[in-house]
Amino acid sequence: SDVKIQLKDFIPEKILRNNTNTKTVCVQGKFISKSGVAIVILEKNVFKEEDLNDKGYFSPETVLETYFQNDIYGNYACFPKSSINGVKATIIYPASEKHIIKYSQQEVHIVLETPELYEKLTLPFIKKEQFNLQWVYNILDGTSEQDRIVHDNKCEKEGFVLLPDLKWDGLTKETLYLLAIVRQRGIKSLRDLNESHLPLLRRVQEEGKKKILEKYNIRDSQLRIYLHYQPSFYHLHIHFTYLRHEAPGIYAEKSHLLSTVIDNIEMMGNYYQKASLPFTIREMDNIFDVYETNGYVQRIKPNIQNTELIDK
Ligand code: M7G
Repeated sequence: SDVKIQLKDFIPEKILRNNTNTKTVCVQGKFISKSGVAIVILEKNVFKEEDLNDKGYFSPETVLETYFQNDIYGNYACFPKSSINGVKATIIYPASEKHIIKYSQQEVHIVLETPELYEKLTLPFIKKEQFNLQWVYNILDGTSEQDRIVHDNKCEKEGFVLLPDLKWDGLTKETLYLLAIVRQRGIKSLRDLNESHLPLLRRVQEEGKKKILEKYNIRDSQLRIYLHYQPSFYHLHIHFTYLRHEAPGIYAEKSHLLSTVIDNIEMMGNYYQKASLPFTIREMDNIFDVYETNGYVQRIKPNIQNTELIDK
């Protein structure tokens, strides 16, 4: 039987990333008496507007400790009651080298991927090395996260599952983040999409919007619906986030709005097989080596040079 994972058993070894804007820290370590690497991601919770009252932050249970008081200005450490003062924890165990790289801070570059470069460099790389998709199949096959599913269209060709993303607690409207995972297997990414996928894409867009309005009372005019390129997971999925929420990964260099994708394909069926698509790669990614070896990108800080500098 499964032993419950507890953070008191976690031995931190290395801080992979510490983002003071998102107030998220990624720590690599081990669990006592377990082999294998673990990654723990801690994120300070956002403020829920429903907690801004006498039951929440302004309740008698909130403790203020004065840092200083100067004229009309006061500065305090504030300790709200524990039920609203939580930290969201995500644990990846056992974590692979690829996970460690994904959660590490590092130099980022943009490469412009022509269709030729996709065929020559990216595709062989994806085929050789990519994240395991087991978690996706567990959702589609009904073995994981079933109680979290918001919408399930079982059609094999145009069906999809809509559910809260790993990054979302599924409750806090302010940070709404859902994922639509298509049932069809074998569509790796945006690159594979053509006119034959239009009915599927339109269905995801329409049904996704409708369900989110019904369940969370957020209108489609307040939703950001998009795909990532490159994705981390090469099974087609579409991100739905609340427009007000600056969700991680909504950058211009990574996100493609679903409405634009549909529009482009409507105008030109093989648009995404013809287009040059920019994407970001980080220096620790193995695909970086592929593009570097072929002369398409240059490392900012070669690791070797760094050691040389220290030696001198
Ligand atoms: P992506 O565009 O492939 O990569 O999106 P990204 O991680 O660089 O954005 C994959 C999405 O799937 C991300 O938003 C993840 O947070 C989410 N995700 C990853 N896993 C392993 C899970 C999972 O097990 N369950 C759920 N619900 N979402 C996941």
